[in-house]
Amino acid sequence: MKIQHVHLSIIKMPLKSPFANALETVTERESIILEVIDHDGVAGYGEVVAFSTPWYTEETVKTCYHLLKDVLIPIVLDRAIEHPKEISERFQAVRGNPMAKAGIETAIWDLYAKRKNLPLWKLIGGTRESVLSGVVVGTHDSKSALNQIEQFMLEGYDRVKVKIKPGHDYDFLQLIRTHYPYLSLMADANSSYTLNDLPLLKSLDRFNLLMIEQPLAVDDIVEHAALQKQMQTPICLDESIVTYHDAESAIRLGSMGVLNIKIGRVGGLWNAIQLHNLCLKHSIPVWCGGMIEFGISRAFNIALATLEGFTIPGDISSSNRFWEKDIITPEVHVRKGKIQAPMQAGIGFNINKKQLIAATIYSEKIVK
Ligand code: OSB
Ligand code: MG
Repeated sequence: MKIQHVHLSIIKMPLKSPFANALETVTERESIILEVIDHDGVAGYGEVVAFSTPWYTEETVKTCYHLLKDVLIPIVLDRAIEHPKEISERFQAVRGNPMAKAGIETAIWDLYAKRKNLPLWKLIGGTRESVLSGVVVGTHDSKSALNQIEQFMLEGYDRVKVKIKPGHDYDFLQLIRTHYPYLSLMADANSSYTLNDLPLLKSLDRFNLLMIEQPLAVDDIVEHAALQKQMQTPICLDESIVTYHDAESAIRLGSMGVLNIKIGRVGGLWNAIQLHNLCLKHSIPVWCGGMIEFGISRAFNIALATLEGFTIPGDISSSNRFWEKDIITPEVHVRKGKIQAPMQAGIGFNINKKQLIAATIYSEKIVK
């Protein structure tokens, strides 16, 4: 296939309610939506999951826009593509910028699967017809957190993640455990602790958490290994694992019992699949992370999570977790802790053009 042109659209939408974590409170979401069109007029869609500011990782909507327009799209338009896996190979010539890379690479996967007339999840060898889903509480206020958990359980979620940070950890988790002793519960610290907090972190073992996510520094694997030796609760890495090499090192050192895989953080679907394969080989369970994303990215997460190694429910919630109206149709819907994998070709969801246009604040067509 030969890509003829790419449409970049910057979209912006308010969240239904603010989403707070150790680093930032997100109230509205900007993203870049990509539409790639090939020589036969077939379209594929991708979504960039970087935020407006670099609070989670270094990339932003603006750095991704620049990389896509001036560096990555020219590489894609340069010559024909036999298989989407070639894209991550071509992109090895460009350092870093995984979220920008993932945006265009995923769009090409959608296009390729549509050309093959196969649902993307089947094309990549997915074995689950429904994926395990979970939801994240987006508040540090104890009372609203309990209300959110109650509401999520009514909506059919059965795995909940909460955000913790120093001063908002032990008592918060104890309160939740008092109300929900058997809830499948995990905590994400977004790198807000250091090894000086060892006594506190060890004390969290008594809450029977599924795992604790990224307790220590964003770029650390050494101290996480030291911490894991002292804690029963499995440590899950998120921010620390960007490349395949990062994961190999973390496995060698024993820094993680679990890996959170985000397609954007690791530079695309092909890289995400390779990380999954590596973890499967080493018996490290994986789950699919979330980025407060719109439906296109959510659809890729569903496809990824159909792979065999995704044995833990991911942060893949319903479209209505964050949005009044998503940009895909039908919207993503969780039932009894699961999401049905779609049967349509490609990502398996249609673009809600009306909603996409309504959310667009800037768009541009990139040709060779
Ligand atoms: O650390 O996993 C994270 C959201 C934005 C950026 C980073 C993270 C998150 C989440 C929730 O925890 C994601 C979601 O439900 O979409
Ligand atoms: Mg995280």
